[in-house]
Amino acid sequence: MKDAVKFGVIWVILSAILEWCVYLVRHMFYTTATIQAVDGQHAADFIFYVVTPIFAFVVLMLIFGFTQFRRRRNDKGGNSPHQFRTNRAFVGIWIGVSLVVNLFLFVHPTASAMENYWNQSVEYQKSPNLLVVDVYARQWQWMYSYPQYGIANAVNSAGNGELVLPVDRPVQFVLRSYDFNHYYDVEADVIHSFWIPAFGWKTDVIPGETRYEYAYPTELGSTAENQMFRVQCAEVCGPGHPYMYTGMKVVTASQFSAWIQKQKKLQSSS
Ligand SMILES: [Cu+2]
Repeated sequence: MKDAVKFGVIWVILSAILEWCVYLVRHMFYTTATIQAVDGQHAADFIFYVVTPIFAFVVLMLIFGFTQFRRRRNDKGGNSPHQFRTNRAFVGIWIGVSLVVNLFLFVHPTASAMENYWNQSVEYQKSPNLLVVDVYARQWQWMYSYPQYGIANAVNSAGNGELVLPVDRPVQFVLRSYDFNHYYDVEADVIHSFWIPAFGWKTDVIPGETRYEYAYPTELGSTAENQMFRVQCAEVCGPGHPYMYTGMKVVTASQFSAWIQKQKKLQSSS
């Protein structure tokens, strides 16, 4: 009983210290530039807070076993505590708590966040302000078209594909894997994955399928300043896979319309 109380006290203190550490470092490794990314961040935070005491419990059990119940230097045997193969109450509680924690995390934040994301995408589709970007993936290139502005294959000054988005405006990405250079079947490409780290999601892009992804950028940024702002293929798609990325920018509304005008000029001159 004394051991159990001692264990309980150390567990509570250790859990509190670790929770504090999680609180301190939880936002150090991510850039969250959209509403969706922030929601994902909150889901990850919540799971970390719930699992931290469980992690502390398991690690402490190990340490406690090694240090408290080891054989002492002058122990000739015969002094060991009562040995038992199993503790049915403990096993029962352990399985019960595990089930409850897992089911709970499935409902919240997993299912609740997905429902939230779904509701956001329905709301964005109704918005007259929705920006549509057609994204084509092929081995090994990303291409961006803006059908609402009559811009096909937007490029930067170096002639490379570039994604430019206005801040505070919902975006619908229409994702296709498609090879316009393939002479008998343009759908003969492979699976890619559209990933913008700062946007908090990624989606597989499948030949023959059209998929949709939604974002609401809330922060300005560019690849030049922060590598979390980039489009990166996240599905191994051949030898060019690691290089299948493009730069991107989230800019103000006026910068965006200036960029659109520049792209229109480029299109008419080519
Ligand atoms: Cu790829």
